[in-house]
Amino acid sequence: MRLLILSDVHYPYTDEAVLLDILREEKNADKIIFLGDNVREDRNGPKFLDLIKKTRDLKDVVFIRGNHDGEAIPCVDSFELILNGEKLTFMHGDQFKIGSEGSTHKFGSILKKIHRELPVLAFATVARIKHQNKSGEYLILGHSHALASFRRLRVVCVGCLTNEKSLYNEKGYVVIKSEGSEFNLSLISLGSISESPNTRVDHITAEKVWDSSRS
Ligand SMILES: [Mn+2]
Repeated sequence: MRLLILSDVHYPYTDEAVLLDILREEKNADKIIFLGDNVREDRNGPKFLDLIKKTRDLKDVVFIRGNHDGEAIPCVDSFELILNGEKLTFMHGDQFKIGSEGSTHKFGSILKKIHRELPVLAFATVARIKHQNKSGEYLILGHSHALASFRRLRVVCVGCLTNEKSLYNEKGYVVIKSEGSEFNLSLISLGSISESPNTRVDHITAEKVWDSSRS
Protein backbone atom coordinates (compact mmCIF):
# COMPACT_ATOMS: atom_id res chain seq x y z
CA MET A 1 0.00 0.00 0.00
CA ARG A 2 1.34 3.37 -1.02
CA LEU A 3 -0.44 6.63 -0.14
CA LEU A 4 0.26 10.02 -1.65
CA ILE A 5 -0.88 12.95 0.49
CA LEU A 6 -1.10 16.47 -0.91
CA SER A 7 -2.45 19.50 0.88
CA ASP A 8 -3.43 23.14 0.42
CA VAL A 9 -3.30 23.25 -3.35
CA HIS A 10 -5.58 26.34 -3.30
CA TYR A 11 -6.34 25.73 -6.98
CA PRO A 12 -5.93 27.76 -9.19
CA TYR A 13 -3.22 29.50 -7.13
CA THR A 14 -0.77 26.69 -7.68
CA ASP A 15 1.76 25.54 -10.24
CA GLU A 16 -0.25 23.05 -12.31
CA ALA A 17 2.89 21.60 -13.91
CA VAL A 18 4.34 20.74 -10.51
CA LEU A 19 1.07 19.17 -9.38
CA LEU A 20 0.89 17.04 -12.53
CA ASP A 21 4.56 16.08 -12.16
CA ILE A 22 3.92 14.81 -8.62
CA LEU A 23 0.84 12.85 -9.69
CA ARG A 24 2.79 11.26 -12.57
CA GLU A 25 5.87 10.65 -10.44
CA GLU A 26 3.67 8.88 -7.88
CA LYS A 27 1.68 6.88 -10.39
CA ASN A 28 2.19 3.76 -8.26
CA ALA A 29 0.30 5.27 -5.34
CA ASP A 30 -2.76 3.17 -4.51
CA LYS A 31 -4.58 6.11 -3.05
CA ILE A 32 -4.23 9.88 -3.22
CA ILE A 33 -5.47 12.07 -0.41
CA PHE A 34 -5.99 15.79 -0.95
CA LEU A 35 -5.91 17.11 2.58
CA GLY A 36 -8.09 20.18 2.19
CA ASP A 37 -8.04 23.72 0.84
CA ASN A 38 -8.04 21.91 -2.46
CA VAL A 39 -9.74 24.76 -4.30
CA ARG A 40 -9.63 28.43 -3.38
CA GLU A 41 -12.84 29.42 -5.12
CA ASP A 42 -15.79 27.12 -5.71
CA ARG A 43 -16.15 28.01 -9.39
CA ASN A 44 -12.70 26.46 -10.03
CA GLY A 45 -13.76 23.06 -8.71
CA PRO A 46 -14.65 21.47 -12.07
CA LYS A 47 -11.36 22.61 -13.64
CA PHE A 48 -9.44 21.20 -10.70
CA LEU A 49 -11.19 17.83 -11.04
CA ASP A 50 -10.44 17.81 -14.79
CA LEU A 51 -6.78 18.34 -14.01
CA ILE A 52 -6.66 15.43 -11.55
CA LYS A 53 -8.52 13.21 -14.02
CA LYS A 54 -5.69 13.71 -16.51
CA THR A 55 -3.54 11.43 -14.38
CA ARG A 56 -5.82 9.44 -12.08
CA ASP A 57 -9.12 7.72 -11.83
CA LEU A 58 -11.09 9.68 -9.23
CA LYS A 59 -12.09 6.45 -7.47
CA ASP A 60 -8.51 6.36 -6.12
CA VAL A 61 -8.72 9.91 -4.79
CA VAL A 62 -10.05 11.17 -1.45
CA PHE A 63 -10.82 14.86 -1.06
CA ILE A 64 -10.89 16.20 2.49
CA ARG A 65 -12.62 19.46 3.28
CA GLY A 66 -10.57 22.51 4.28
CA ASN A 67 -11.69 25.94 5.41
CA HIS A 68 -11.55 27.22 1.83
CA ASP A 69 -13.41 24.34 0.17
CA GLY A 70 -16.94 24.96 -0.95
CA GLU A 71 -19.33 22.53 -2.53
CA ALA A 72 -17.82 22.10 -6.00
CA ILE A 73 -15.83 19.02 -5.05
CA PRO A 74 -17.31 16.16 -3.04
CA CYS A 75 -15.28 16.31 0.18
CA VAL A 76 -15.28 14.39 3.45
CA ASP A 77 -14.43 15.98 6.82
CA SER A 78 -11.89 13.32 7.70
CA PHE A 79 -10.59 9.99 6.50
CA GLU A 80 -9.37 7.11 8.62
CA LEU A 81 -7.27 4.17 7.66
CA ILE A 82 -5.74 1.23 9.48
CA LEU A 83 -2.30 0.52 8.12
CA ASN A 84 -0.40 -2.44 9.55
CA GLY A 85 -2.41 -2.23 12.76
CA GLU A 86 -1.85 1.54 13.23
CA LYS A 87 -4.70 3.98 12.86
CA LEU A 88 -4.08 7.03 10.70
CA THR A 89 -6.52 9.94 10.70
CA PHE A 90 -6.37 12.49 7.91
CA MET A 91 -7.93 15.92 8.54
CA HIS A 92 -7.37 19.43 7.27
CA GLY A 93 -6.79 20.73 10.81
CA ASP A 94 -8.77 23.98 10.86
CA GLN A 95 -11.16 22.14 13.22
CA PHE A 96 -8.61 22.60 16.00
CA LYS A 97 -9.02 26.37 15.83
CA ILE A 98 -5.39 27.27 15.81
CA GLY A 99 -4.00 28.44 12.56
CA SER A 100 -2.97 31.10 10.22
CA GLU A 101 -5.81 33.58 10.34
CA GLY A 102 -6.43 36.85 12.20
CA SER A 103 -4.91 37.18 15.64
CA THR A 104 -3.44 33.68 15.58
CA HIS A 105 -1.49 34.70 12.49
CA LYS A 106 0.05 37.63 14.39
CA PHE A 107 0.83 35.39 17.35
CA GLY A 108 2.30 32.85 14.97
CA SER A 109 4.56 35.49 13.43
CA ILE A 110 5.91 36.37 16.87
CA LEU A 111 6.53 32.71 17.70
CA LYS A 112 8.24 32.20 14.35
CA LYS A 113 10.73 34.97 15.11
CA ILE A 114 11.74 33.09 18.25
CA HIS A 115 12.12 29.82 16.37
CA ARG A 116 10.77 29.04 12.94
CA GLU A 117 9.29 25.72 14.05
CA LEU A 118 7.36 27.06 17.07
CA PRO A 119 4.07 27.94 15.31
CA VAL A 120 3.74 24.55 13.66
CA LEU A 121 4.77 22.82 16.89
CA ALA A 122 2.00 24.77 18.67
CA PHE A 123 -0.45 23.75 15.94
CA ALA A 124 0.54 20.08 16.18
CA THR A 125 0.41 20.14 19.99
CA VAL A 126 -3.07 21.69 20.13
CA ALA A 127 -4.30 19.18 17.54
CA ARG A 128 -2.87 16.33 19.61
CA ILE A 129 -4.44 17.63 22.85
CA LYS A 130 -7.87 18.20 21.28
CA HIS A 131 -7.67 14.74 19.77
CA GLN A 132 -6.50 13.27 23.10
CA ASN A 133 -9.05 10.50 23.36
CA LYS A 134 -7.42 8.97 20.36
CA SER A 135 -3.83 9.53 21.39
CA GLY A 136 -2.58 6.35 19.76
CA GLU A 137 -3.59 7.55 16.33
CA TYR A 138 -1.35 9.19 13.85
CA LEU A 139 -2.75 12.56 12.80
CA ILE A 140 -1.95 13.71 9.29
CA LEU A 141 -2.82 17.40 8.90
CA GLY A 142 -2.85 20.20 6.37
CA HIS A 143 -3.77 23.82 7.08
CA SER A 144 -0.45 25.01 8.52
CA HIS A 145 1.32 25.05 5.12
CA ALA A 146 4.34 23.71 7.02
CA LEU A 147 6.07 20.44 6.16
CA ALA A 148 7.01 18.87 9.46
CA SER A 149 6.71 15.73 11.51
CA PHE A 150 6.54 15.35 15.26
CA ARG A 151 7.19 11.75 16.05
CA ARG A 152 6.33 11.83 19.77
CA LEU A 153 3.09 13.70 19.11
CA ARG A 154 2.38 11.38 16.19
CA VAL A 155 1.45 14.40 14.12
CA VAL A 156 2.55 15.08 10.56
CA CYS A 157 2.02 18.37 8.71
CA VAL A 158 1.93 17.89 4.97
CA GLY A 159 3.10 21.27 3.61
CA CYS A 160 1.35 23.00 0.73
CA LEU A 161 1.34 23.31 -3.03
CA THR A 162 -0.05 26.81 -3.30
CA ASN A 163 1.77 29.94 -4.39
CA GLU A 164 -0.29 32.02 -1.99
CA LYS A 165 1.80 33.32 0.87
CA SER A 166 1.07 32.28 4.39
CA LEU A 167 2.94 31.98 7.69
CA TYR A 168 4.69 28.97 6.16
CA ASN A 169 5.17 28.40 2.45
CA GLU A 170 6.71 24.96 2.59
CA LYS A 171 5.97 23.23 -0.68
CA GLY A 172 5.99 19.51 -0.49
CA TYR A 173 3.99 16.38 0.06
CA VAL A 174 4.02 13.13 2.01
CA VAL A 175 4.26 9.51 0.94
CA ILE A 176 3.31 6.68 3.28
CA LYS A 177 4.36 3.17 2.33
CA SER A 178 3.54 -0.05 4.08
CA GLU A 179 6.19 -2.68 3.76
CA GLY A 180 5.70 -6.03 5.42
CA SER A 181 4.45 -5.42 8.93
CA GLU A 182 5.59 -1.79 9.09
CA PHE A 183 4.93 1.48 7.43
CA ASN A 184 7.17 4.41 6.81
CA LEU A 185 6.45 7.97 6.05
CA SER A 186 8.48 10.37 3.92
CA LEU A 187 8.26 14.14 3.77
CA ILE A 188 9.22 15.34 0.33
CA SER A 189 10.25 18.96 0.16
CA LEU A 190 9.99 21.03 -2.98
CA GLY A 191 11.67 23.96 -1.27
CA SER A 192 10.28 27.23 -0.04
CA ILE A 193 8.68 29.32 -2.78
CA SER A 194 10.60 32.38 -1.70
CA GLU A 195 13.87 30.51 -2.11
CA SER A 196 13.19 28.60 -5.31
CA PRO A 197 10.18 29.81 -7.27
CA ASN A 198 10.67 27.38 -10.15
CA THR A 199 11.32 24.20 -8.23
CA ARG A 200 10.23 21.14 -10.12
CA VAL A 201 9.75 17.61 -8.92
CA ASP A 202 13.14 16.46 -10.21
CA HIS A 203 14.76 18.64 -7.55
CA ILE A 204 13.05 16.97 -4.64
CA THR A 205 14.79 15.79 -1.55
CA ALA A 206 13.16 12.91 0.21
CA GLU A 207 13.65 12.17 3.84
CA LYS A 208 12.54 9.01 5.49
CA VAL A 209 11.27 10.33 8.78
CA TRP A 210 9.19 7.68 10.38
CA ASP A 211 9.26 3.99 10.53
CA SER A 212 6.46 2.45 12.60
CA SER A 213 8.78 -0.24 13.93
CA ARG A 214 10.84 2.44 15.73
CA SER A 215 8.05 4.57 17.16
MN1 LIG B 1 -4.67 26.54 3.20
